[in-house]
Amino acid sequence: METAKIAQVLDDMGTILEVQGENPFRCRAYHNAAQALRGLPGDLTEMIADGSLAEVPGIGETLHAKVVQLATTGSLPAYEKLRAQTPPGLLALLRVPGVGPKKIKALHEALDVKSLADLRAAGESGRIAKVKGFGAKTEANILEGIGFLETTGGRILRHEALALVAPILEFVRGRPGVTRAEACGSLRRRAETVGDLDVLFAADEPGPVLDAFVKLPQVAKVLGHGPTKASVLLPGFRTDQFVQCDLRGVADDQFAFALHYFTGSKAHNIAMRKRALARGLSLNEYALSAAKDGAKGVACRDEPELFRALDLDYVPPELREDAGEFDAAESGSLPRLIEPGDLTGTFHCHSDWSDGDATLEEMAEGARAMGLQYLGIGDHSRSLAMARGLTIERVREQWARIDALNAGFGDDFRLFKGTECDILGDGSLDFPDDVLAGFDYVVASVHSRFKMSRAEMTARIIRAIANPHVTMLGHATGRLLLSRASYEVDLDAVIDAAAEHRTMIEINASPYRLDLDAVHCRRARKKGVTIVINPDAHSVAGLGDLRYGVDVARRAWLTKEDVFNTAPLPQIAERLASLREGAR
Ligand code: DGT
Ligand code: CA
Ligand code: CA
Ligand code: ZN
Repeated sequence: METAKIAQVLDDMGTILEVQGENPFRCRAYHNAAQALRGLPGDLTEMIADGSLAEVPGIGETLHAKVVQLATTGSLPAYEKLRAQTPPGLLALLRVPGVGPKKIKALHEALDVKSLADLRAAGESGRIAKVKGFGAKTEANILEGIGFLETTGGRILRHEALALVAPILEFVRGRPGVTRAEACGSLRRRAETVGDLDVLFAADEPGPVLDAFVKLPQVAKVLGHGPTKASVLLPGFRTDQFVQCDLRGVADDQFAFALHYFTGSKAHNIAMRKRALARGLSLNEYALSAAKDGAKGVACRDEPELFRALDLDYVPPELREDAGEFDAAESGSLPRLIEPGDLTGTFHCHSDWSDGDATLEEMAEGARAMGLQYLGIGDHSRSLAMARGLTIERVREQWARIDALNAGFGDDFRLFKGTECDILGDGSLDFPDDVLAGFDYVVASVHSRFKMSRAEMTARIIRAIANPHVTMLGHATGRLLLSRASYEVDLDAVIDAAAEHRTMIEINASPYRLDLDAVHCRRARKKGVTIVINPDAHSVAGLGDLRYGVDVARRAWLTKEDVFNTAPLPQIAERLASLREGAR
């Protein structure tokens, strides 16, 4: 079991014990051990093997044994037992603001509250107020907390977060006395989705900026407003959805530290702080100061100076997940991350021949206007009637049309003939081999029968990957962010098959998909799979989504060289032709 999962198990155990009324010191021990695991200086398996885990402060003898058991067997009977004693909805109550384990215990005992629905019903019927130690005010707070959770509990997509934060940044930067301002948090790390917005600014006097901020017309509710920080709700993108935005002001000489701290991730911050301590320094959101008397703090004007003070190269925000960035930054081996300008063209775009909005000419023109040298048209295949999939007849007509357009383009631009070919239920493709052989490239995607077993789905996709006509796998998991989970599939097996058959895997750059995700993308690249960034554009504007695919690639540590569509047109044409040749 992974270290992070083990830490979560220990946290859950501590919480369940609290709800059960166990001695607080015993409960605390679980949370402390979880925290210690998250900040482990080395690899857990190695530390178990060489005995050094036993020396880690915060993990006592009994918990040490539990950690070893979880790490080696992946399960723990004591945990299973605790879970079995706990109603499934009970831990979810912890997400209600103002409700902790003690309150849960009391309400569970007095009113048999087992879930959010129970909690709400108890509150609405006035029963919470009558429980000893609660009262009408607490009841009202709990009800408000439930409402809050329901409307703000949802995360938002990256492009939505960018749209919300842009006017706020502009506003803050324009305030008198503000020297700098940045969006931090998961947004700055280019995460796929964002829980809340964290905005930081530097000014000698933050007060007036915060006062003006809470009065912005888009602010739906002020959650808090102090001398250095204000929290508000902004209207989100779904019915009754609100997004929290925290604005913090610091002095300009604190900005680098605060920017780093509020950018996170939390795991990265913990490792960074530990690194500072190892150098006799103490790092927090305001300063890098001396941990001991007699030592000297370090002033840092910006983040690169902060990293340098800890003997590290500058770590870009998208790599700050405590996933190897410290070793790489220490040894000068951080990747030079791909940038949007590195893309020379793209594949997997739809035109009005299937379910796109724009004509082939318009798509080509849009791509050229973005400075791209080529565009791959990948309209849907015949089975996907809903998306006006092309029949073989129509495919041949489209080829002729593309040939005609290419004849008019000169050497500096080209449309490639492609298809987003359905992977049928049995893993065969929606066009026969002789038709597939006529395309410049083939994207193979799953669009139907999502409910297969994991084994069936894995075999289905691998069969498509193994087809020599398939150039790249489209949206590998079928997920729609925040609305549809991935189908069941063994992605590691899919990645291995792609490596074996030299089939590329796309990063589908649509901000609703971002599929493959960064973690698997990084893994795929390590296994030698070539990655291609495709916008799955259904309009000219959709081509702009490429930037979100680049964000994923950066979080996956990819350089320009790791991504297929960064080579100049002549090389791309050559690569595609030789792949075609190999398939015949
Ligand atoms: P989100 O909002 O869920 O998409 O994710 P973040 O990463 O933006 O998280 P958020 O908004 O809770 O906090 C922003 C940053 O502040 C986070 O990335 C790291 C830092 N931070 C927050 N809480 C803690 C903490 O307890 N310890 C440490 N070391 N850092 C924290
Ligand atoms: Ca955040
Ligand atoms: Ca926050
Ligand atoms: Zn598709």
